[in-house]
Amino acid sequence: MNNVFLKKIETKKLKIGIIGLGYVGFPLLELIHSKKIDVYGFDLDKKKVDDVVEKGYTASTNANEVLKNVDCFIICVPTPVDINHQPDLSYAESACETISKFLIKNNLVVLESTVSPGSTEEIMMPILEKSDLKAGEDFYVSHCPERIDPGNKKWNVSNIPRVVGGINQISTELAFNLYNQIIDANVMKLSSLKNAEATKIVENTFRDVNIAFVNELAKSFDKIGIDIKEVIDAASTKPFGFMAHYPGCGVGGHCIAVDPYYLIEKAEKTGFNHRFLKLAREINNSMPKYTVKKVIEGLNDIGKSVKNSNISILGLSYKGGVSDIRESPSFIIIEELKRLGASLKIFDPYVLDKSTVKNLNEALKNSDCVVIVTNHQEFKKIPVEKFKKYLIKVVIDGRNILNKDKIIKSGIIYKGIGR
Ligand code: SAJ
Repeated sequence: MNNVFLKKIETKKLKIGIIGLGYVGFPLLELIHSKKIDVYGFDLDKKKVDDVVEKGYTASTNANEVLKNVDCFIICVPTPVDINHQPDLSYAESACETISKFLIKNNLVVLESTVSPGSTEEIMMPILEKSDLKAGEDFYVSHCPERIDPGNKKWNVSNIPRVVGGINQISTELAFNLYNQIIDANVMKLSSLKNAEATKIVENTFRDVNIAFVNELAKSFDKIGIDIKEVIDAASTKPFGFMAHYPGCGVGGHCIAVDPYYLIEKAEKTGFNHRFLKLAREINNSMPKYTVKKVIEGLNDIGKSVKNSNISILGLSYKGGVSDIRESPSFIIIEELKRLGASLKIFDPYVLDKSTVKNLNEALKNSDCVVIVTNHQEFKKIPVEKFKKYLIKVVIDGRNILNKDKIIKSGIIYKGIGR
């Protein structure tokens, strides 16, 4: 395939513009730069741009400075859902509006942001064609879903395998060749762009339904008196046909808690009702209130009510080791406990600006009850002696990360999620 764009890839004469410099776009920009390919960053957020520039890369909030004459645009902007769980593509649409002003013949546009199947062709492309260029003929469009796992020490943008799908054969080929130049992992070509969009949604919906499975088990095992953590660990000894997921006080983050709604909404438009996916979301969304129920029961066991109790909330971010609070269950738990009249001390070492105390000891002082919401390493290591020292009477382990038996033996009420 004799193609201007392909030649530029092969001779490393390519100029790439990254739109969106968050936890997806910035690592990608760094990786492309490390491959000695010309790369420019664009973001509307001046702080993000300043951070990138400070690290020695070229970025700007002014598209004219960085997106003129690039050969390839890679869109890495957020695609959240709104309060009604409806997909919000405004950032991606705005990125396409910007790109349409700079698009020239033979350009490639790649969307990495997660969208529901069909969105790139139905929503993004018409905006890109405001450039009076025809998608698939004058310029090329592909989807290469991002797979960044924030905080993961092993898997990163350079070694995570990827999939690509274009609106036509040449678009797929160009994106395939591009990512083969950029990443040090396998790139799989798909037969359509829609299949590439669906791949990412399936990956994360798979995770959501499996978490819902163990969350429902946790509720059932609480009644039967089975320790779900031990049972899942035991089931994990089976070397095939089982994949461990763990119950908890809720499913947060902008991937697992969000992506299923994309598929639910898209399917609804075709008249299909994803009852199973909706049920999984319902179960996962019920876990913060289930955790509050545990707090009520734990305090009742020592003759207290939530009202006027002093409760320590440990964790605000949606998962351990990150500072991201999006869709975090902690805020639902906090709101509910406040509504019930508790006085709260809130501590998250990764989110100090939203913590009401600045360290763990402060958080535990004069508390009746401790609620573990985030599985930060620091909380996993809390010795029972510390709970005893601060006269904690009830521990609600929202992530099942503490040593249940040791806590119970010390005379403290312990309630986990399914244990
Ligand atoms: N969670 C559970 N039980 C589990 C796993 C997670 O309750 O067994 C909760 C977490 O506490 C958190 C939420 O679900 O609140 C999401 O956790 P996550 O580990 O899935 O982390 P994310 O949201 O950062 O998911 C990312 C995803 N990566 C991408 O979308 C590119 C996901 O596909 C990965 O599988 C996941 O990281 C991962 O494996 O760590």
